[in-house]
Amino acid sequence: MSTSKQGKVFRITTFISDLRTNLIPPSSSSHLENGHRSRRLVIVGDVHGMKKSLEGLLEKVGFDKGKGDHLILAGDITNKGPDSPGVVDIAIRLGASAVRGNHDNAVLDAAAEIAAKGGWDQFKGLIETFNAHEHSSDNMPKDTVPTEGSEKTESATPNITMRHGPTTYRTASQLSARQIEWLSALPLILRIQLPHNIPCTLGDNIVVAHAGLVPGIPLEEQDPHAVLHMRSLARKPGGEASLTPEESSGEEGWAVEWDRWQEQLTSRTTVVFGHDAKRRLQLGKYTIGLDTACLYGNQLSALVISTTDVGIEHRIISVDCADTPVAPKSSAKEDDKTAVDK
Ligand SMILES: [Mn+2]
Repeated sequence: MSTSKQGKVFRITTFISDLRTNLIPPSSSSHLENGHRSRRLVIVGDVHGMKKSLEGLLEKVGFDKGKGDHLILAGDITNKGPDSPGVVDIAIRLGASAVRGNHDNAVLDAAAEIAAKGGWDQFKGLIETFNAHEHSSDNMPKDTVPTEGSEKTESATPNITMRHGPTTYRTASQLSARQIEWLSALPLILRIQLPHNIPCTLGDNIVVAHAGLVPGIPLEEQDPHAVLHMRSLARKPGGEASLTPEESSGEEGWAVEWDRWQEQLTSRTTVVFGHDAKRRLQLGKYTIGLDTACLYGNQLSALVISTTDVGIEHRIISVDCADTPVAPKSSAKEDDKTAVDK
């Protein structure tokens, strides 16, 4: 199952990254100079450019890089919200780790397209022409404009196809070269090996992936498109073994199947993910879903992992959205209908 489905995944520089050992909570709390408040992992769900909410969450967590706290972003760091450059700047300043989300992927793709077409000033004109045309014809598909030979021949129709929604292009244009470079270097999967000689209900490893993973398939062989987009699993009729990742919500999330699979293993892996704002906080046995729909005005959430006297502990800390939210249906739909970033 290594063939990528529909939808392009922007050039991947690192598929799987391993978190540096010196950032992982230690095997004993006596190694900590300041009790359990030091050297924590703080994994945050879909920020989407909601900078004030991220700042508020870090404040509530008491995040302190000086004490060894390490920030990890679970993807969809950028796009749709008010300040994607600001959020990327926070991540860079704090030396955060992160994985790529489908929206980050779309922003990277859009940035490359803008650069290839002569920069934002030129590209902006293209978008404006496209939008003006789109609004004047309701019968058109949302993300394509007919080329020559279409039955609707309109002389004003520009011969272009928009791969993304206007919001995605705008976000791409707002990011600096350095911010784009940081975003493009993010892995699709971040692996965290937990200390083994200490009690921990999360298993031996944590894996951070934006949307999800298919049970039974090695990390190296996961489909990149599915890692960025999946929400559920479909079971092929008659085939217990074959689970197909689906973007649709389905009756139950993929995480239910992952939990079942982990129960059968001796070495277990907890997946921390985002992407599923509809299901909000998901607390499975070996799956933790952190997209609590901050973008839509709900909450931004962090999984905080730390070493205490009794073992590796984890808890969820959330804050109410502190930014101007995006309307769940209208504008979300507009951007979600594009070819690459749905
Ligand atoms: Mn997403």
